[in-house]
Amino acid sequence: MQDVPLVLAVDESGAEVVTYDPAVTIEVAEQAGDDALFDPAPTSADSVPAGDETADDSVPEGAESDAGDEPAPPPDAGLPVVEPVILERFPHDGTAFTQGLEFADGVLIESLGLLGESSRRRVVPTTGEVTASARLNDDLFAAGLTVIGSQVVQLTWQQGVAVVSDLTTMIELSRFAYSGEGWGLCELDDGRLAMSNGSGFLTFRDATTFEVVGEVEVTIDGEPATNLNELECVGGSIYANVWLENNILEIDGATGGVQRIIDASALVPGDVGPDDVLNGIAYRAETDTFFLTGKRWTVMYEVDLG
Ligand SMILES: [Ca+2]
Repeated sequence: MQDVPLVLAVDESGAEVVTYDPAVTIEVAEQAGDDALFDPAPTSADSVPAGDETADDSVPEGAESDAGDEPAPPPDAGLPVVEPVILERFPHDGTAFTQGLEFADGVLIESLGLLGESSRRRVVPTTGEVTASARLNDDLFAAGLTVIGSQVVQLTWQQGVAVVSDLTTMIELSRFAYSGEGWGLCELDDGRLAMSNGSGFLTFRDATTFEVVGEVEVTIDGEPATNLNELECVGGSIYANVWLENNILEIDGATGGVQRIIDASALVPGDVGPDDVLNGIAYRAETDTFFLTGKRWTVMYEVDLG
């Protein structure tokens, strides 16, 4: 195993910082807005200690070099393994470092990461047109997001801040603080939020206060899962893509047990870098379909997962 500092250095976003190209800019309006007023210094209670728990299991040995072209095969489990049926292909911004995706108001709400480039945006699903956006200030690295009523809650990777914004304007309204890392977020049908942090555990939070109200360990045929990343809640089920793999796990939100494995290998474009992994899952209730994309992918798929 790699030692902890190295693991941290190649964590999801760390690797991407190394490959960050300052020439790549996001075409969003200059709407730093209230984000610029935020004091980025975390409170002591929210600081993430070195050797955070998510580091120990975040990078399987050799996983990084396999990303992109040689995805790890699904675990040898007696679970159903299905492939998405592609219904449509739509354009996706090839500079968008997708960190989270969700449907609301008939449009896609997308979170974009990287320090100095993080933002959130409303996107017309069939054209990729951005109709509203707002940037985060430069020291925030955006992660997953979810929509709660008329508001968007957007996580940051290691800053312990969740930015709450208006769903229509994307303008910031308030913030929550939390401990540990933030990766994916979605709202269950019982009103609780499910949140991932790169480990095999999902944390449940109160949607109003953001306080932790429980957790569940995700298991695949009894074995612990890990690297849970972008999330999508559909009823009581939670879909989670596995960082550096092309699999999406369909998880029973009550037990943590994986019910199906969705092998999305066929969706990965051939021209993306090793860090440009599947990282956007949005369920569209009107058609009972999913929209899937990845970091810097130029395509957004609409798929049927059966
Ligand atoms: Ca999602």
